[in-house]
Amino acid sequence: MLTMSFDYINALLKKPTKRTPIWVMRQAGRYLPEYRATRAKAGDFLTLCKSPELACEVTMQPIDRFDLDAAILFSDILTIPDAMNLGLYFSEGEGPKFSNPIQSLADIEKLPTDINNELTYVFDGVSTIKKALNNRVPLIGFSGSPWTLATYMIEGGSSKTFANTKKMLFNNPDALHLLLEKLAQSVIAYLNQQILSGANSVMIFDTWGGVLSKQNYLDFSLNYMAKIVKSVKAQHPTIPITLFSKNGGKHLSHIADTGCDGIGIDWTIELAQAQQQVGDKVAIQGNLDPAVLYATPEVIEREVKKVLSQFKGDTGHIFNLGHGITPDVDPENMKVLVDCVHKFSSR
Ligand code: 1CP
Repeated sequence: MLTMSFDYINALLKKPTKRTPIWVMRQAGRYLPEYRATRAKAGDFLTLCKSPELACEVTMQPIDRFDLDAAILFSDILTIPDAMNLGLYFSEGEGPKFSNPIQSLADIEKLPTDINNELTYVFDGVSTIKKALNNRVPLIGFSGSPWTLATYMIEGGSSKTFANTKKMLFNNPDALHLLLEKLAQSVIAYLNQQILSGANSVMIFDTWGGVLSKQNYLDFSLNYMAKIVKSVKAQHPTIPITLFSKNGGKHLSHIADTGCDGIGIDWTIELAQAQQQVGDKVAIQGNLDPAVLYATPEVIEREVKKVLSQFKGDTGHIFNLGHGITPDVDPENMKVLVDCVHKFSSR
């Protein structure tokens, strides 16, 4: 339980805030020299994720450097398929890969769902970070959405076309639904345990929800996120939940109907339009184009003011980028961003 009042949590619950809170997706990452040093010390990315002490160290790095309003657990969405025995590895410069991708209904039927025992390093990471934070800022836990996890599991890694996943969607929808249902059950147990370990809010990353048609988005992505929201809320009614479907700007009213507290949006829709779709049902997180951080401090200031002015009302906005910060950003520009958001939203 939080004993202090935090702008990040208050904004999600649409309570008054001193200023617009900000955190940044991938705030602990390769743009920070201290992250690169810890990652080198760990040897590789997965070892970093699987060491609670090192995961804590990199989670704290952006908190120590910038005036951020929340920390996010350092981990990855692919911990779940890894725990399901798909053989996750990261090949340098190529991103994530699985040595045993899903190829058939039989592969799906044999997937274990009761996997929290394989994920204790994540829960230990959460409790280690909580101690290190000592209530400075709240801690966000997270998971991938079932749909987004399924794309990596079926494609065997990143994809541009999602050909194999869509083949299954159109040719064998029952198999895909079974996979999504199993993932939803695992995600529910995973998020509940992150909360029991100390996470103050949780977020679901649906990075690839936006590649689906409307009806398929509702049936194969949102439907399963809605189940997760319902189940996690039943266990932990006071913990705010944020859903982020990249490129999901056309579906916001449906997302708001899941009972989530916050919706993440990318920069392809304006905050005011997003608010029109959801009314005051939910808070909105977003939505500066990450590429603005390549610009000069003057341009960053101008673009921050634009985003702040598009949001109508005094609370219910959590500032963020529309997607993760990129590895080649100058950390000084991140400082400009965080300080501008606070300065120009001070009430
Ligand atoms: O080389 C490195 O050091 C690894 C780069 C990296 C980092 C820093 C990866 C590999 N994952 C992460 C951390 C990470 N991933 C966090 C940490 C918390 C934070 O500071 O925000 C989070 C929340 C994620 C979530 C994640 N992983 C998503 C969803 C959000 C998003 O960015 O869209 C996805 C799709 C992944 C898969 C993944 N892991 C790593 C990479 C490079 C990718 C994307 C591959 C692709 O584009 O398909």
